[in-house]
Amino acid sequence: MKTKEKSLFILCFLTVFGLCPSGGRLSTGPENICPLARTIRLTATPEDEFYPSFSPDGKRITFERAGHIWIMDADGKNQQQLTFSDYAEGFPRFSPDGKLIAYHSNSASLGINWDIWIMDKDGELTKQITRDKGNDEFANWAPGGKNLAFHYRRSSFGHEIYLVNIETLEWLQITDGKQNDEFPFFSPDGKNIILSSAKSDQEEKTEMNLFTVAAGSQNRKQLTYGKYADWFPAWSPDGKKITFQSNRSGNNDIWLLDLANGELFQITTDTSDELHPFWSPDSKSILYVSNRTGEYDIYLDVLK
Ligand SMILES: [Ca+2]
Ligand SMILES: [Ca+2]
Repeated sequence: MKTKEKSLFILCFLTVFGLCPSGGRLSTGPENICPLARTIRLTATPEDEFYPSFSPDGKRITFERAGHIWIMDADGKNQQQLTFSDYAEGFPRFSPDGKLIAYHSNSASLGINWDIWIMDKDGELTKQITRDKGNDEFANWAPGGKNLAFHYRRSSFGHEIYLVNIETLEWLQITDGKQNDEFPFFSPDGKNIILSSAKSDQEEKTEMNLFTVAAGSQNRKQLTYGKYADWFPAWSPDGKKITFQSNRSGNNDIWLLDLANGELFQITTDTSDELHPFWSPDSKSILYVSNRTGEYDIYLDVLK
C-alpha cells in the first residue's frame, strides 16, 4: 500500500473506530488528553457567544449572543437573531422534537430576576413557563418534551433542581435542599439527572463536582472528585459519556467523562477560557465557546 493510501486508510479507521475514549488516546500524566480529528470555528464576531446547542437533527445550532438568542446552520451560516427584548435572554435549548426552544429571560420582571420561557424555533410564539420571584435558570428538556429541569436560586448562592411541566406549569422538586445543586441535564433514558453540586452554598462556587440523581428518588452518585469547579455537564445522546467544563487543568477547559469506567479525558488544552460544552446528536463532536482569539466564539471539536 502506498504511503498516501495507507494514511487515508488509517484516517478512515480512526474516524470510524477510534472515537475517544474508546481508543487512540494519549496519556500525559494523571489525566488523558483526547486527540481531536479537527476543530471547526463557527463564529468570528466581536460580540460574545455563549451556550451553543444543537437541534436534535444536528442541522441547526442555537446560542446566546450579547444577551439575546440566535440561531444558525450547523456550519455557522445563516445566522439569525430570534429574541429582541429590552432585557436579556440566554441558554437556549431545542426540545426533543426540534419544534420549540427553551431559554431563560429576565424580561417579565423588567430585569430583576430570571424565568424560564419557551418559544417556537422561529422565535415568534413565546410562553412564560415560570413566574417565581427567585431565579429560575439553565433549563434542559426531559426526554419526551413535556418537562424542563432547571435550577432555582433559593438563597444568595444556593440552588435546587426542579422540574416544571410546560403545559400545567406545575413544579416538582428533585433535590433535597442539603447542598447547592446546579445545571441539571437528563440522561437520554430519562432515569437520571446529572448536576453540578457543592456541599454548601459557597460564595465563589469554587468546589463543585458532578453527581447523578435518580429521577424520583434522592439517590445520589458522585462522578467527579477534587477541589475543582466542574460545571455544565451534558450527557451524550448515546448515554455513554458526559462532557463538562472544569478548571482542573488550571484554567477552564472542556472535559469528557467515560461512564463505563470513570476515566477523565481533557478535550481542550488552551490556556484561554473554554466553556459550555454540548454534544452533537451522533455523540462524536462537542460544541463549546472559547476566547482563545481574545473574544468568545463558538467552536466544534470533532473527536477521534
Ligand atoms: Ca464572538
Ligand atoms: Ca482552557
